[in-house]
Amino acid sequence: MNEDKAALEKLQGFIKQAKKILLSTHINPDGDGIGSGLALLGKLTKMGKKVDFINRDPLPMIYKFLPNSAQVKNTKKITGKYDLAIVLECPELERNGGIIDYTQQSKVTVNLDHHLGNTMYGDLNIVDPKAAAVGEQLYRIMKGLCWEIDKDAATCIYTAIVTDTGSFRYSNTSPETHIIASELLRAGADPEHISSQVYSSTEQATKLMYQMLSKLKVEGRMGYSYLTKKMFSDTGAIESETDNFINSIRAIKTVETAMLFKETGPSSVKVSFRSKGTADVNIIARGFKGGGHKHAAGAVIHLPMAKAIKAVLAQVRKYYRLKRVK
Ligand SMILES: [Mn+2]
Repeated sequence: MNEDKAALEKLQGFIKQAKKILLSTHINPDGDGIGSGLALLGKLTKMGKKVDFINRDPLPMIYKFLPNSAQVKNTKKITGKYDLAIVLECPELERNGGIIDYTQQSKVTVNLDHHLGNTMYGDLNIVDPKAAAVGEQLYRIMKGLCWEIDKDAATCIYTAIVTDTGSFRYSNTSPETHIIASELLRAGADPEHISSQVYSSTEQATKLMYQMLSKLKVEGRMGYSYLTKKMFSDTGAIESETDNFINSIRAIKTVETAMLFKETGPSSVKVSFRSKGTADVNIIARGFKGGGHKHAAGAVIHLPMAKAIKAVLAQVRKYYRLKRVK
């Protein structure tokens, strides 16, 4: 269901009934999940609701400038009960990291997402794969419900949209994305301040980026590199600082499919895919039980690094062979 009248009325009813509300986004939260969650937190708190915004993983440092960010908590297990839970940016509940049993601990669950292949696990599913970001959906929802978009909400939603569109550079950027962004600027979002925070780096992260680039390989239209646990400990960088790293591989003119492999355990590697043009990395990621969008996807491979890279490259080569036949 999209943000149509029936969905908005249902959502409004759920919010009206609820005293205690949980907001939560996916593991390794990004700007869209955090920005959208904080925009909601601000508005719902002003309505007199008791709101918790809890994720499995900590808030990345670059989002600490956002209003109310100090209220974002992280835990492996939530013990409380809620009248309403709003799950942001999770195409399936597993992406939420298993921090809560929604069937037992929440009376009603709303699934607010823009990923393809969403499993529609909510009591209300507001899913729009055409939206550039959940932030874009949330903007329309707030407008539809006649909620005032104040400076704080505008800052949070603008951050959600800027990060999910790569500063309006990715193919998900639509004319409507720009119209919404313009409304958010009118409402007080400061683009210069937001970009300088979101795209800020640390010395540790820059050193890790150097290590990653030193391992870069380009083969045909594929470009890839990797990050090991040792590279993290040698530089002192942390995982959440590496969210934009893959974009420097994707930026190479001849690269259509960029991959970044991150070692998460002795036999566990997280691979991120970014593509441009006609390359559909969602298809490739699905082959490894992952997923995402056409131009941004990911998967977890239960193999040591060298084997994981080999397995994924074989699939991407196969994808290109099949594509050529078509
Ligand atoms: Mn998103």
